[in-house]
Amino acid sequence: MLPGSQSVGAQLCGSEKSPNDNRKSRFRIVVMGAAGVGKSAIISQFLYDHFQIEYNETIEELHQGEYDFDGTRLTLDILDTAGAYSFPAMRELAIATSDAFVLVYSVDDESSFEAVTKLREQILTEKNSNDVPMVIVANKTDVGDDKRSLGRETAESIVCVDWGNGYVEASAKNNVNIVGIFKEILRQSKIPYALSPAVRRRRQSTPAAFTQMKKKIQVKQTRSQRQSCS
Ligand SMILES: Nc1nc2c(ncn2[C@@H]2O[C@H](COP(=O)(O)OP(=O)(O)OP(=O)(O)O)[C@@H](O)[C@H]2O)c(=O)[nH]1
Ligand SMILES: [Mg+2]
Repeated sequence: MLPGSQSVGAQLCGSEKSPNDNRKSRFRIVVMGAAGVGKSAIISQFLYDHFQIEYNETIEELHQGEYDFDGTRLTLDILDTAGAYSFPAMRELAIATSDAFVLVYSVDDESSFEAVTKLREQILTEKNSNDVPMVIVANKTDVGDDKRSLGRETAESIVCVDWGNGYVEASAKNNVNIVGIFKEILRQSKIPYALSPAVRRRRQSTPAAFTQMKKKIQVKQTRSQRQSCS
C-alpha cells in the first residue's frame, strides 16, 4: 500500500463498503491528450508490457483490469480516448463517466501542452470542482533534451505550483515511470496501489459508451433526414 493511501472499500464510487466486503467496486481512469502523444503506448506498457512503434490512431478503447485488495474486488477501467477524432459529445461523456484523469503531452510538441491546458479547464468546469484526481504526463522524454520544446522546470512549475496537480515525466518507449503514473493517480484517488501480476485483463475495443454514442448520432442523423424530408 502506498504511504497516505487508504483502504479501497470506503473510497470507491462513494460506496460505504468495509475493506473486507467482497462486492465489486469499479473505478474509471480516462487518458486524454492530443493525437500522437503516446496515450495508447502508455496504457499498453502498463497493462500489457508492450510498446508498439507503428502509430495507429485510436477512436476509443476501454481496457479493464480486475484486482483484489484485502478481499475487495476492484475493477479498474482505463479509457483510451482519441486525440484526433474526438468530438465534443464524446469528450463530455468521457469526462462525466470518469473518476480520475491522466492528461498526456509530448515533450517535443509544445502545442500538445496547450491541449492539456484546455482539457484540464474543461474537466474542472464539467466536474464543477477543483479537487479532481489528475496527473499530467510529460511523455517521450527519451527524445533527448535537444528535441524538447518545453523544459521540465517550466512544465513542472505550471502543473505542480499553479495548478496543484500531479506531474510525471515518462517514456512509454523505454517504460520509464509508466507505473508511476498509475500509482500517482490511485494515490490521489486514495486507492491503495497493490497491483498483483495475477490481474485479469480484458480489452474491449468497442466500449458500450461509444456504441451508445454512435447509436445516438445515427438516431440524430435519421431524425434530421426525416425532418428534411417532411
Ligand atoms: N520516442 C517515443 N515515441 C513514442 C512514445 N510513446 C509513443 N510513441 C510513439 O508515438 C506514436 C503515437 O503513439 P500513440 O500511443 O499511438 O499515441 P496516441 O496519443 O494514442 O495517439 P491517438 O490515438 O491518435 O490519439 C507511435 O508511433 C508511438 O510508437 C515514447 O515514449 N517515446
Ligand atoms: Mg491512441
